[in-house]
Amino acid sequence: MNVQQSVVLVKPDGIQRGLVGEIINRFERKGLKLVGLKLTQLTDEQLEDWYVHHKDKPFFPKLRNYMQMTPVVAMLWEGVECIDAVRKLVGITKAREAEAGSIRGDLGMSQQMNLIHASDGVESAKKERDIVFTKDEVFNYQKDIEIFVYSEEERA
Ligand code: FUP
Repeated sequence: MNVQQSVVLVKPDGIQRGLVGEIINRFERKGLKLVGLKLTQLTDEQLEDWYVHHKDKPFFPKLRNYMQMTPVVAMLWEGVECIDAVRKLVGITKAREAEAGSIRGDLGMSQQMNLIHASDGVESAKKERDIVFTKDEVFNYQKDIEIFVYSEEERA
């Protein structure tokens, strides 16, 4: 099946508010597999590359400062067609309008301080993975519970 990886960041507001465990828990409960996890301080270069589509927007300098207020927790989650599934768990960008039940919808109010980042497509997920993780920080292992997370056909 179509196994994908999605990069998730818990942003500085999530770190300050003590929401790292809560956020990890939501992805774990969903049935996703954690294949990368680290605390990292994002550099100017990494952020300009990460947000290349926003680099020339007026809000970019403030976005960069916010993203550098503390280290972020970077995670790589794996699962069948997980990129869209993760985006649904995260909710839309403006947290106060995000659907109740989503991470932003339940835990946030701001458009900028929206707690979390998640990859929006296969290409951006690969790009973001390579920005924050080295090859030896990404793990490949068997998660035995997956026989109860996916059907046999879905795992094939
Ligand atoms: P998302 O994919 O939901 O994280 O949202 P975007 O890629 O559109 O935006 C990336 C980040 O830029 C957001 F998380 C917050 C910030 N942003 C602003 O601060 N102001 C804006 O008007 C739009 C985005």
